[in-house]
Amino acid sequence: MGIEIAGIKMKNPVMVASGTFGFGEEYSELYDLNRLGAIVTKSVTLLPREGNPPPRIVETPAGMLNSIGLQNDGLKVFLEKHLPYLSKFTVPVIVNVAGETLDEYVDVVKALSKENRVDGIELNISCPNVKKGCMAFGIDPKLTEELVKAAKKASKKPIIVKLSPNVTDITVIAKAAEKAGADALSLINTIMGMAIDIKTKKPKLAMITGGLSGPAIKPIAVRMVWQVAQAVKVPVIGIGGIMTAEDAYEFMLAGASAVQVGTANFVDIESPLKIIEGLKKYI
Ligand code: RRO
Repeated sequence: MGIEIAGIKMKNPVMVASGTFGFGEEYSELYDLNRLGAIVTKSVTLLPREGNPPPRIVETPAGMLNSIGLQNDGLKVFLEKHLPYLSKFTVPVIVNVAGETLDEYVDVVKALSKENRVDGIELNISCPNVKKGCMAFGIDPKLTEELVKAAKKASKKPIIVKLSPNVTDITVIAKAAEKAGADALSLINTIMGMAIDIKTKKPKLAMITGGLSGPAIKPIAVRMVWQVAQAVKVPVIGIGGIMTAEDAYEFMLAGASAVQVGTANFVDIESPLKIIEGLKKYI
């Protein structure tokens, strides 16, 4: 079950996806984190962010919409509190990084690259819920290339680039990231959606739109993984509505070397463990 992806050795190919697992602390009371392939943290930005006003989560048919807005404690608290906590475990730690500007990304990447306990960086160029930066980089091949180049220059850690599905042709962005030196690609982030309460006639999310995740997006994610896996040589990490081992295996058949489990964590806390067990039969 062991794999090496972007130079990161993992016990198995099942990671937990950014934003669905915090920094591991709450989940560590429920099971042994070392059983996971890797932990991908919630996005870290240079400064703390409060995120968007509530309501910011809505359940939808076969999925959910979120509009968290990059809420996190910022780099300083990550380095002083969350990373030391994660250091109690041996599971690889991949830190998801987001920002409004190229300089902000570079500052965070530089600081993280000095930390032994950071095994890799997932560059988030695909958050759909903020007005500035983030997804603005991931929907433009030129900006993607510039940002990934700058991140690679700032760090020796493996850089995984997390792609947005909110584009016409995801292979264009994938190739731009690869050209700039990305060590691996992860996809997909959430798809922009919207829901209206027909009783109040008002949007269900305070910010009106949000990112759709869960089984509803799985066929789109499988299609995009399949397209990207053919377009690039670097490893692809599949994400999007994986609930079972069979879903994970489907992504692998589409060309993914590993997978991330996100929304399933909110349905069944132990789903990543069940997926790891179930995958043994197929691998
Ligand atoms: O925080 C969020 O609202 C968020 C992020 Br950073 C992301 O990358 N994807 C998403 O669906 N929500």
